[in-house]
Amino acid sequence: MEKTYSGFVAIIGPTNAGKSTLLNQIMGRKVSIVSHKVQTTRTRLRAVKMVGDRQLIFVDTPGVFKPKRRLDRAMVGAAMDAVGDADAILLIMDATKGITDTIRGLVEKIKDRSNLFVALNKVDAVAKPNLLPIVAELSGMADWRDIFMISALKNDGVVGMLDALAAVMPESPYLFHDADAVDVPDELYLAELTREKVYKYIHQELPYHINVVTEQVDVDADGVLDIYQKIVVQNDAHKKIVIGRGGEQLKQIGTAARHDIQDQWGVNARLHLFVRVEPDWENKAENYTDQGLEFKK
Ligand SMILES: Nc1nc2c(ncn2[C@@H]2O[C@H](COP(=O)(O)OP(=O)(O)OP(=O)(O)O)[C@@H](O)[C@H]2O)c(=O)[nH]1
Ligand SMILES: [Mg+2]
Repeated sequence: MEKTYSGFVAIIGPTNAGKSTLLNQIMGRKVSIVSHKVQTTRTRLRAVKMVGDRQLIFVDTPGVFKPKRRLDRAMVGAAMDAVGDADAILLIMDATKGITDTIRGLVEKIKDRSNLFVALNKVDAVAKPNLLPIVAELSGMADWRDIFMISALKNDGVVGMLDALAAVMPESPYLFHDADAVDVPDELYLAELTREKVYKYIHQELPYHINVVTEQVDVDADGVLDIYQKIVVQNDAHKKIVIGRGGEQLKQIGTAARHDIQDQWGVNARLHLFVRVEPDWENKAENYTDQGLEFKK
């Protein structure tokens, strides 16, 4: 029998470093939402990529930051759990920010593990000479198998990095049967696409305080999807912002999300968005399990 290789690669790093952008680039399509705001990814998301005959199961994680609230703790917890199961750890850092305290803290946590990789991302936005001191300092911090310089956005250096990761995958039967699968439930993925648009169009701080839930999906006789979602906010002021004057804001979010859903899935859809005030949503267990997070007391 031919040997097969399959294993997990945990993508970890500070929030906004470009982890989800990288995963989308690797998969060649959007599997994880991206925004210019921090703390975009909330849940752990796995995506399967074949590199030749080697199977890599990438785990995108919420960015690591100093957890202040319950949702924060659940997100950072999900990221660190992913590290525990991984065959390789890929630390993504933002080259424009250099080596921050968050990076130092993370390296401290993982440095005794084997198959450690670090990627300096966003090198498209940094002058080359500025990268050298970062690489020099990183080299002394842990026993990296490789230090990559990449641009996830421009797909620069990503292919070479995949080969290096594939080379350390353990011998194992394929752990996933679908070569190109993503294990996120449809309802959650649909909700994520809408949350992404809220992050895109609303510029106040409140996006972090919202939640999107897909409540129902129906298919009519013509195959058109009717998708019902609620956008959960903490108070009336937030609700006003999300809806906007004359409903314009909500309409903009809904239209963009609907287009995205149609593009991603190749379907026709109607998206019905409702804004609900639930002051306490961050303290309710079901809002965590829905997003694949553990509710920590
Ligand atoms: N210039 C540049 N920008 C990038 C690159 N990769 C990601 N970005 C931008 O960085 C921002 C954050 O990207 P994300 O992929 O959402 O970052 P993340 O690490 O997943 O963030 P969290 O989910 O919050 O932890 C977005 O505005 C991206 O477009 C890159 O290679 N170059
Ligand atoms: Mg992310």
